This record gives sequence, C-alpha cells and structure tokens, in this order.
Amino acid sequence: MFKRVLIANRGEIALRIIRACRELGVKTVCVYSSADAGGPWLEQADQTICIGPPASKDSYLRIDRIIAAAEVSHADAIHPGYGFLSENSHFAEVCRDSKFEFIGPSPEAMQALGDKVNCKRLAKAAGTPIFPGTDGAIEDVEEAVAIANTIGYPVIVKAAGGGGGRGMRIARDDAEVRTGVEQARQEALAAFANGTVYLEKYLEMARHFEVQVLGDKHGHAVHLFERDCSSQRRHQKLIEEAPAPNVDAGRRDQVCASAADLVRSAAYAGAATVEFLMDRTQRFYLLEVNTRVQVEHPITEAITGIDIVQTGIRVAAGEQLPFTQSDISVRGHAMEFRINAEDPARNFMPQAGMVETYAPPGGLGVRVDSHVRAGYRIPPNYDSMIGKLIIHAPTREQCIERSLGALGEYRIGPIKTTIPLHQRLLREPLFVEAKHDIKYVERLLEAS
Ligand code: MV4
Repeated sequence: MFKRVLIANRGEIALRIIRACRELGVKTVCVYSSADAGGPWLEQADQTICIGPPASKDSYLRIDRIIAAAEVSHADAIHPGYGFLSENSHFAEVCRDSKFEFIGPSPEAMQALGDKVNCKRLAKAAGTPIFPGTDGAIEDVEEAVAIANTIGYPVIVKAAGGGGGRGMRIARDDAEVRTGVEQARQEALAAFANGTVYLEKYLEMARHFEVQVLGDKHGHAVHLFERDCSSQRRHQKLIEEAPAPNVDAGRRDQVCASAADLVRSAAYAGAATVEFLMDRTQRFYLLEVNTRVQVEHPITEAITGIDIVQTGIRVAAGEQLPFTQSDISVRGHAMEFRINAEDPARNFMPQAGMVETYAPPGGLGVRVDSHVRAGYRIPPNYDSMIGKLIIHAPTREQCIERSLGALGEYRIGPIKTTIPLHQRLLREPLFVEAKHDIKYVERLLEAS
C-alpha cells in the first residue's frame, strides 16, 4: 500500500479521498489554490501545499506544480478525483514518468476508452451494445449521408474527443448531415484540437443508464450494477438513483456484464463508468466511458456495500480486486441529490459568498458528503456543488419518503440552493412513477 497520497482536487471529493486514505492507514497531502485557503477539508489532510492563485488553470490544472508538490512532500501516488486533470492522459503519463502512481487507469487505457470512435470499436468487439452508424470516423461526407439514409433519420454527428454534450449536431435530412459534419468538426477542432467526427442514429426519448465498473491490474473487471441519471438539466445531473427503476433483471444483467467486458478488454484498472441510453423497449446503446470516479459513486456504495474509492486506491497499489462478480448484489434503493449553490428561480445563477446557516440532516440511511460548514465562504472560481445528500432505503418508495424528510431538514442560508427543486421533482408524478426521461426536468422548468 502507498505511504502518502497527494490529492489533486478540492472540496467534497478531496474530503472523500482523505477519508478513504485514513481507513487504509495512508497519509494525505492536499494541494489547494489561494481561493481555497482555510477550506474545511484541508484541516483533515496530513499536509497541505498551496499551488497557485484562484483560477483553475493556474492551480488545480497546473501539472508542473502538482508534480512539484508531490516531490517535496514525498508522496508515492496521486489521486485526481473527478474533473480537473482526472481524464487527462498526458497528466497520467507525467505521473508515471515522475514515478508517482496515478490512481486511475494507465494513460493507454484512458486514451483507448476516452476516444469515442476507438471506444465504439472496442465495444463492438466486446459485445457491448452500440448505436448503428458510421464504422469509425467520417472521411467522406457523402459516405456519411449514405449511411444516414441506411439507418434512417434523425441521426447525430459527434466528435470523437467530445463529451458532456460538446461537439454534437442533430441532423434530420441530407443537407443537415452535410452542414452538421462541418460544424461539429470545426467546434471539435476549436475545443479539443481533434476534428475526428462520427455519425450514429439519434434517439429522441431515452433514459440515461450508467454502469459502475472496477478493474484491477491482474486482468479482472466486475460491475457494481447501474445508476439512472435521467434527472438532468443542460448536461448537469441533479438526481441520480440506483438501481435503475423499471428495468427487467435479465436485460440489466446482460448490459452490466457487457460493460465489465468492455473495460476488461482495455486492460483497465480502477473505477470506470460505462454510459448508455436506454430506449422505451429497454434496448441499450453505448454513449461513452468515463475513466474516473464519478460524483454519484456513493449511491452505488449504498446499494452494494462496496467502498469504491478505497477499492480504486487498492487496485492502483497493485492489489487484486477483493471480490468477484458473484459476491456483488444489490440491497435496497439509493438516491443522490446534488446540493448546488445556484438559484433555480434565477436561471440557476451561481451563488458565491458566505454560508451563514448550515445544518445537514441525519438519521438512518442518510449520508451527507460535503466540505461546507457555517462560516464557509463559497469561492466564485469553481463548480457550484457544495454537497451531496445520499439516501438509502429498502424500496424506491421509501427512498423517496426518506429523501423528502432529509431535504426538509437540510438548512442552508442565506445562499440559494437546489434543495427546493429536488423537493419539487420528488413530488412530480412522472418521476415518482419512473416514467421520466432525460428531457423531463427541462420540459418541467420551461412549463413553469
Ligand atoms: C445521444 C443522444 C441521443 N442519441 N446520442 C449528450 C452528452 C453525451 N454524453 C451524449 N449525449 C447524447 N447522445 C444518440 N445517438 C442524446 C444525448 C443527450 C443526453 C444523453 C445523456 C444525458 C442527457 C442528455 C441530454 C441531451 C442529449
């Protein structure tokens, strides 16, 4: 096991990683920006090092300064958390070259799955279900038009290097394919210097279904079942739940197993999430693979009893996965509510500033992962998530009731948060009956 882990992140996920390291007897070094000086999570680290000014590009994204901090503190591994450098294969490579273990996949596995064209090729070989579309990158636009006519409209043009909705164009006829390919290519070139685009069938109404996977360095990979993340607005998730409601056990086991097969085929070590869209008939189609621990990992921890962050650190240190697929089962139902310092009544405007009141809920099946306390000043420089409420109960119905209770207990002020929106969504018949889809939150917000 490692002696000292450097955490290249901030806020709740830095705290989550500190807690996992503590249980493993591993010392922690937290890097921070000047905007985060005095951050409550830093008190929990064994050592802290300021790496620069508030802007992420001058601190949490500065590979040279993070490596320097790892050197002076004699860390032996680096945990990237989520966001920032977590899916940057160059960073993973620099860590390896500098003799620090990157807690996550090898740069090769990260690249193989992070490139969507290559990922789709691996998925096809592994038997993971994919959308019909171009076989690889579009080289000739007229070939793409011909394929669009074969699979039928609508289609979508996507960037191989994209993600989270960037570099996508929906096309409903031949002319839109021609312009869509050009626009997606230009946008992708500008955003991530990779103009590779591909085309696939566009699914109008769908649910977002994602499979949690863990791999080790000994060729093993297992899945920890799935999460439904359909409650989102502009690609920002609001509520996630596990397991996905209203999915037949047979289809679910099949797609989850195929997700584990995919990451195993890439010799992947660490935590990964394989994202799918699910249509009305419970057919699944691969979207992309996230090569990091995700914000919503705790709901999977709740229903499986497996510590995902601890297991990620163990496998990075060379240990074998401490369980096999048949050891893993689902108990109950869990939901996560992202508590964002945003005002839903004012177009989700970020709310920086002083948290004067902070009183989190408690009780059976209630977990709060947050770095915030009364007297904490939210800096304006980073994402607006100030905590996560994770609720576990025996059934989905009980989970909704327990969630309403806990959200009602949660006191944060005077800054506005997403708590009232969550309370509203939990009373929304479409959500309660699990007949919602990826667009229902936006439709609901537009209608009111
Ligand atoms: C799609 C799609 C429909 N059909 N691909 C959006 C972000 C990126 N991860 C992929 N995305 C989508 N890809 C096909 N072939 C619809 C979306 C999509 C979406 C996916 C998941 C969660 C929310 C979404 C919101 C809008 C569009």
